[in-house]
Amino acid sequence: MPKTRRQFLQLASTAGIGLLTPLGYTGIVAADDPTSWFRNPLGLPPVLEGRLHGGERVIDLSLGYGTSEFLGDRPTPTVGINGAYLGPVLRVQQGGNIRLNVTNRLSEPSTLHWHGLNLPATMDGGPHQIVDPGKTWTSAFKVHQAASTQWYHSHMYHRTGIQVYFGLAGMFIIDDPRGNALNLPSDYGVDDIPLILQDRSFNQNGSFRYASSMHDRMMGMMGQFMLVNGTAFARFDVKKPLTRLRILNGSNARIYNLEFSDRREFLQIATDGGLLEAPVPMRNIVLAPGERAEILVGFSAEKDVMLRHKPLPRPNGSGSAMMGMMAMMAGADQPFDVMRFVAPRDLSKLAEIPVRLVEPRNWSATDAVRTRRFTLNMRMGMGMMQGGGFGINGRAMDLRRIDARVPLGDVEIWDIYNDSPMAHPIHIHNTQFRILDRDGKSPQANEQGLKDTVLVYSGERVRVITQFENYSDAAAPYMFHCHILEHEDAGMMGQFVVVT
Ligand SMILES: [Cu+2]
Repeated sequence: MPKTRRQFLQLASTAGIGLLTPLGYTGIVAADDPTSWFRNPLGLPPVLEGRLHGGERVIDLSLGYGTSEFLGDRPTPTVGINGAYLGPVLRVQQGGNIRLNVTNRLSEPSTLHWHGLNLPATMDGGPHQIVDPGKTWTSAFKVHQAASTQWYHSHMYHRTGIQVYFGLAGMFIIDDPRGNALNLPSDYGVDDIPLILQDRSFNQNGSFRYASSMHDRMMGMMGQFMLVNGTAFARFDVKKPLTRLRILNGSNARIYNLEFSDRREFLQIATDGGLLEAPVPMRNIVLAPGERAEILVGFSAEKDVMLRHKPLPRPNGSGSAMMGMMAMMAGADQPFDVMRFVAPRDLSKLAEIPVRLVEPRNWSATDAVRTRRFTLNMRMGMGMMQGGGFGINGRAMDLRRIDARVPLGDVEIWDIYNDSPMAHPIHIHNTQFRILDRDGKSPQANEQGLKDTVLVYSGERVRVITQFENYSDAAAPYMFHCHILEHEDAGMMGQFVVVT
């Protein structure tokens, strides 16, 4: 059955009047003939390595307004970093010292947070490192992490959702000698491709439509068009038979379950924190907001293939009938195409793939000196209808309250229980952790690497183990929070300090 007009109308009816609906195509819903739609060359963010000055890599970033043409003749007002929408790919070396100068040319305060990085709390770019309009904030630190795909984005409390939605985000790639020696595809834009996945809704005049309804605030903002690196209906012309995709879920709220339209196998080689021990064969991958995955995909000559989303068994991880209904209204249970890959006729033979990658950092449960318990809350009933009740351990975020004091260097287990009817991706700043177990069971092979964001399903208990290293500061906190940005903005966030 064609999943086109009728289902889209159901979605549109919940999303208000004045929504842009291109005729014949149904936004995120799978098209009958995707090849006729997916024609726009995939945009590639420029790479910024900064200039060497006094032993540091200096990177200048400027937040400003722009106009983007996602849908042809209907310009969209956007914000970006050194450009109209999104920012450059920052590319740095492990062990290097970097200095990021962030100038805010917007008319409202903002921040830039370096997601996934181990750094001093005052350099983190969280809600306490506000950059006022016209001002420049400098973040300088040493890059400790191994080769990995990180990212950066606004973390302005109560405004994170809208600022990221309008474009304040970018990818942050770290290289190291170990990663370079593996002979993985690493020619940026040729066989090493960033894919920043975002879903967006548009008004008739081309402007973004951002969370205006109670529904958007509860489920998180989900859009009806897929943008990949800011390109709608993206097409990538494959250049090499083995291609590495660095996939970032940069969406506000949508959880993707990605697969190729021919169900081909691919290899996951990295998680949030970098390379896995060995490539993991996969046919689909779940990525929640904030999570990254690097995958290797083999392409053969003259084959067209779509990357698509297939609904999860529990739409958006919903644990109740009501949330399931809301997820359906948000389109979380709809399949749709994300982008298209077109392979040329003269593609050469597949390259060799390393069998072993790296030995990522690990801890065993017996190393832990304590366990901290966190319960994720959404108040049901009237409180929920009013858009309130988001919290951790029964309390909403308070910028003046420290929720946890972690001794520097201690190995800790964070035991996260989701006592709410929907799934929440939980992100911990300043560290990369390991998932110990999900409801007592070891995580899947592709989740057995370093992570900084973990999806916790409704009713699930996830234990992660980690160690906070290198920096302590009793006064300046780091954040831990749900990465559904509307939940974070509504208070599903807490603060911890690392102390000596
Ligand atoms: Cu959440």
